Amino acid sequence: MRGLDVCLSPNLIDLHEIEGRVIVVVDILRATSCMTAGIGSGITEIKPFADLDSCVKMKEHGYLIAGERNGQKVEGFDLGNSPFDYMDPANQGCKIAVTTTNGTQAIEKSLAGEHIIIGSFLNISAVANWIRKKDMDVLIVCAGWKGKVNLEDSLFAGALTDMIMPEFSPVCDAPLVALHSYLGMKDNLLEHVLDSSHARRLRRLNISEDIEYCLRFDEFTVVPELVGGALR
Ligand code: 3SL
Repeated sequence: MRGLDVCLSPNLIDLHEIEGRVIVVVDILRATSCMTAGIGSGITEIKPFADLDSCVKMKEHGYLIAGERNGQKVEGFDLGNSPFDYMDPANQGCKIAVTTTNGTQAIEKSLAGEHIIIGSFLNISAVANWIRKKDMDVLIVCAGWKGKVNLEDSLFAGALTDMIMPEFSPVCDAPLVALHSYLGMKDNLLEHVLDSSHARRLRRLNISEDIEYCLRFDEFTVVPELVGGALR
């Protein structure tokens, strides 16, 4: 049986096997939700960068630049980190270069994976189907917040575990921690996530509709995969 693993924070990544695996990177609030919504709405490619300077340089190559630090749009950037920016009809057909506080860092730490795909509640069933078809072990990498575990990414890991568990066996207890957290909270997911540290941070910045949107299941059927440095 294939193995399923969950890395609850990028700071724990050295404890997990990456090579030869499908890596599902998740940052529910909001980086991977934006990536899903963007590719699902017609953005042609999204290039993730861990640092601001590399992202800014993509402007001269015809990319829109998107960026957030501590929840706020980076000054001078074209877009912030809202799924509604990525779904804006004015941006469809464009290429985006993006850097975020945690999500793009988690992608960078996952680069040794065989396949790196983007997971969010917005495409969770499509992700489950995608990984069912690959004969490979899976590692879900939660972006967390600055090295700490967060609730919303762990809940996604639990929800995905719930969907695929019969065909996979957990390689450590992290998938079980995530699964049972999800099962205990799934009937009131929004209420629980609103109480999380990052949702409270976003609400202080008057960003509330993004939180509700990022918790919707299966708005899209796309599964963005990182190939040659770009998500498509
Ligand atoms: O940390 C990240 O990658 C972001 O998704 C955080 S925020 O929701 O845009 O503040």
